[in-house]
Amino acid sequence: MHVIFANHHQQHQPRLEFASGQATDHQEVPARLDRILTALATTDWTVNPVTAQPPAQWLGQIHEADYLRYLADSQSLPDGEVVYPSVWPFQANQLTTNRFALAGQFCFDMFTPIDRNTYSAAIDSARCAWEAAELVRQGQQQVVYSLGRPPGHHAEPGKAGGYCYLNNCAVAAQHLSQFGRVATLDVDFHHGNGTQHIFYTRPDVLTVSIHADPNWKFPYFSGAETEVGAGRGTGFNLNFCLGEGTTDQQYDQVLTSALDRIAEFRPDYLVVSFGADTHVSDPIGGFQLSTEYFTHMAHQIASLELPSVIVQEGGYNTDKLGTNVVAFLHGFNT
Ligand code: OKP
Ligand code: ZN
Repeated sequence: MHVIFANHHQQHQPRLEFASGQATDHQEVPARLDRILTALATTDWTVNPVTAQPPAQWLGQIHEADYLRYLADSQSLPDGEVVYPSVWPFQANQLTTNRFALAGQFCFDMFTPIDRNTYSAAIDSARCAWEAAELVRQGQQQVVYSLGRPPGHHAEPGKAGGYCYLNNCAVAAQHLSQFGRVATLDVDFHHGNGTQHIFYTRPDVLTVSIHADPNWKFPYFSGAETEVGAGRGTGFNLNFCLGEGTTDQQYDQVLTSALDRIAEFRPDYLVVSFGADTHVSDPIGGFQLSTEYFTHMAHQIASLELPSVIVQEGGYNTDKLGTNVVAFLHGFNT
């Protein structure tokens, strides 16, 4: 196994998230990545910090220019200032330059704060995914794990949300799509709304996501099984919704269906969004998957025998995260 990790994530330390007017400690903490690195150090895998400098347009093909400019501008926020949205757009054609308003234009929830350090961390995380994809494209590695934070699969073309700012999975998939057919498989607990929407009208990138029913859990507004793609992309998005308490056995049945569809698509490359928040112990999840099942899940995915990028998404039990990630990655090596 080959690992690329982000080493400039520490300064991205969101402190609070807000739900229903209540502040709680933010779940997406630097210790997540540190714990995974500590667990990786017990293996004999190659673990390297990100070094790649992606070409121009690597983000412009995924995200809208005004959103990217907004994120880049956030680097000049005063030290200590943290931006949360308070007002959201209520009609499509009202243009504003007011920064208080832009906070709501470019972010869809109150879980995804921005301060002067957020942008560089998000860039580093996305660079990991790009470099992992590039190594796989070059054929140097069959499987590369991209270890970055913040995660990416909720980031929309023009909006942050769900702890995500830049869509790391989409960066990897877009890069690989210039060289062949790409399938994405999202096995994070939450639906990968951003990844779905970025490729929604494209028949050359199949997007598949297995997740908590959005009528039960975040991101609520997308992820239904009726969402199948649009235009030329119709039939190239596939969602599987699962309920509270989903077991290893129940998950595995659905995974088999997802993998069947991917095999039928005959991709040249696979990008996996992996979240350990499906684990029974996760503080914000609600499935009952075991650590042993993560190995089996990865083994099933690896049976596709596709050059693959694995992108780290969620997983919020920091005590279990390292073990769970290593368990998952082991499934690719056996
Ligand atoms: C990001 B990823 C807690 C609500 C938190 C946001 C979840 C973001 C998950 N009161 N909802 O998909 O792991
Ligand atoms: Zn998640």
